[in-house]
Amino acid sequence: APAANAVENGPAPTATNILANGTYGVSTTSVSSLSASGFGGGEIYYPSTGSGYGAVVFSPGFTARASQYSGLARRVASHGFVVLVIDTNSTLDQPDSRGRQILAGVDYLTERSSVRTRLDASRVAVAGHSMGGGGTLYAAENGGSNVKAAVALQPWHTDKTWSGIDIPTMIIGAESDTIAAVGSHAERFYATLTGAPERAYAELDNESHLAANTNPNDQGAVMISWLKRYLDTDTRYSSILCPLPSTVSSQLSEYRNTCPA
Ligand code: 9J3
Ligand code: ZN
Repeated sequence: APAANAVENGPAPTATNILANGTYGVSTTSVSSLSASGFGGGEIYYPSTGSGYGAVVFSPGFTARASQYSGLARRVASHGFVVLVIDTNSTLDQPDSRGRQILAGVDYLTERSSVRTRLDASRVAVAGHSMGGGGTLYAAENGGSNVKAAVALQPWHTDKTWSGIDIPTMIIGAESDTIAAVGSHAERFYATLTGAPERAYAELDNESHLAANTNPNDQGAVMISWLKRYLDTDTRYSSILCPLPSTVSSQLSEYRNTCPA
């Protein structure tokens, strides 16, 4: 039975459908830099119909723009989430600044955006890539009760200690990443998440630093399952995260977590 307040959007997960885009049609709306406050604008991806969706605010990596994450954002939205991919004030902003901009994006998305009535402001997650993944850790540690879950993709940060994070947090590393090498970034961050009620580390077999941009299916499967389980409290996804089906685990070089989910 679902947990209290659980939301079940879309069909039950299977070993194959979690690797694909979901069932919701996706609409988009742009956020101009003039209407944004505390971040640089961006793009919102959301299910074309319905309301009560969980929300995700995502930061790009160093030098990257929101448009470079369209595949991943559409994938997440198609499973029943409202996704704001921000542009940062400067593409050269450092991780903590990206984290503050993610939190400004949370305020904008939930309070001012044109889709605010389609989402549940009590179910907001933070996410991002590379320096935006480092910013995700900052936002998870500093976002207070507004932030319920986090997913950091190929994260990069000079701060290696994240024991202050107290929300469910997933780290996704890429095995062949030479920019944010997992041994000095993703794996080290995961090891310090001792305050998180649940945590997971997934390492994408053979993938590079640009996995968040190329949007491989295994990355989508674990990220979406994490958001479903810990943002929507959709316990149908417990069986996907713990243990992973072989369709997903066969595409990972490592998977560690705090099962049972
Ligand atoms: O956001 C990123 O891709 C961070 C990796 C990087 O270029 O760090 C070197 C300063
Ligand atoms: Zn490893």
